[in-house]
Amino acid sequence: MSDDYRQMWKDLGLDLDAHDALLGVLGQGYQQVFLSQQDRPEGMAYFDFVMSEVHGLRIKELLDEKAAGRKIVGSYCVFVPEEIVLAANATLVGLCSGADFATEDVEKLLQRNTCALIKSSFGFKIGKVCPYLESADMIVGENTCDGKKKAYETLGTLVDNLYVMDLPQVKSENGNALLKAEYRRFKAAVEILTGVAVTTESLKLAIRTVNAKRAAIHRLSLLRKADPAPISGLDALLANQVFFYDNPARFTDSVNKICDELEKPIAAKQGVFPEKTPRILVSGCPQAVPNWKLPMIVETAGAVIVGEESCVGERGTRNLTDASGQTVDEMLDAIVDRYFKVDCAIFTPNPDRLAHIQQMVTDYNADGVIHYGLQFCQPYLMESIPVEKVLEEKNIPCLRIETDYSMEDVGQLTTRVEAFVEQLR
Ligand code: BJ8
Repeated sequence: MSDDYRQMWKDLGLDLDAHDALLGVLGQGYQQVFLSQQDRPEGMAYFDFVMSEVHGLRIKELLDEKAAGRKIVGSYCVFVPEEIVLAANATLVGLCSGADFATEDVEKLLQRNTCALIKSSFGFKIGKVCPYLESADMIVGENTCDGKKKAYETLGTLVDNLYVMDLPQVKSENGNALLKAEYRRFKAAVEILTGVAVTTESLKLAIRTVNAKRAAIHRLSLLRKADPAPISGLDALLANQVFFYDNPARFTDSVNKICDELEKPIAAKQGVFPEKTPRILVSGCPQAVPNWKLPMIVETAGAVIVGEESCVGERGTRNLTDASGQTVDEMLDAIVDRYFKVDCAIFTPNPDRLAHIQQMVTDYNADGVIHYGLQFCQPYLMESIPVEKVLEEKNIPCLRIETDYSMEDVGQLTTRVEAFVEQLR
């Protein structure tokens, strides 16, 4: 990354030394995990470039947008509707992070047994190493799991632009009404932030833009049905992660280009892993950049990941929004309908997720499921038990993993994953 960005980072208030250290580790990890893979699709060069510039060029683009009068909205959850943000002339960026940072300081604010995802987000704020967070004009928190809910109360003391969205926990009429009311309240808040009213035209265009981005990633997912697998799980996860940072139209084009490229090897029965390689579906907590630990272990153990039942994956991107509404109100209702289907484990009961996991096993010809739970994440760890049970009933092997962002358990995880992969052969 160019040194020209140092002044930009300084102006954003980053701690340059700490940020240098973070980028050093990120670059090294990327080299080891991604660039060492064989026969990657040529189209992945785009994602390599995005990652090499993730704190550089993309931040500069966002700051240029701000200079031109656009606002930046940061989010920690796939329930924050990008359609509304875009329609009000703002850009949405993901703020979740996948690496431990400033943990000692974080544990002065949050109890130790908080999940790594929440701690990491705090660490990036306290350690002053996240240019996305520092560029955001509005930071949206959401009342999902208890950890996040309570953590946002504390985050509100660290930032002056936190907006908290209430979210239902039950898929009931009342729950639907709450989401409707909250999305309208959010629309009003974003309109105040940008000074731009959402119109029928702008909302329709925004829905189409986000639909196109989701459709492209669906297309990539469907290509992963092929055996031999045309793309590694690591590379597919990376595309799903970049979904949260990149310019939407450019992202859509780049993913579609990879899909075009993959059609040839699929037709020729060529892939990045040999045919009959054990195929794994990963299900559970989101894996934010640079959390590549589990897929690295799985694919080094001789299996291939063929799908992610995760918010950084199919849970977050499936289902398009109906863009046929004739008024802002009709389209807002369509947006609510689309998001209300997201089957996060914070919902109770949550039978849709169990059904979706089984559906994905069938759709992607998976031989087994690894349930990925972050330590101290009650919703997903609790739900991993019914997930395992329902899969066992269908004779689908399932391995439940509970981990964090540290590398301390890599040896132990590798042993368990290798044994699981052997069982699938
Ligand atoms: S819609 S999954 S992005 S809330 S890992 S912080 S659940 S204790 S991230 Fe999520 Fe929205 Fe749901 Fe998706 Fe809590 Fe668990 Fe931590 Fe988590």
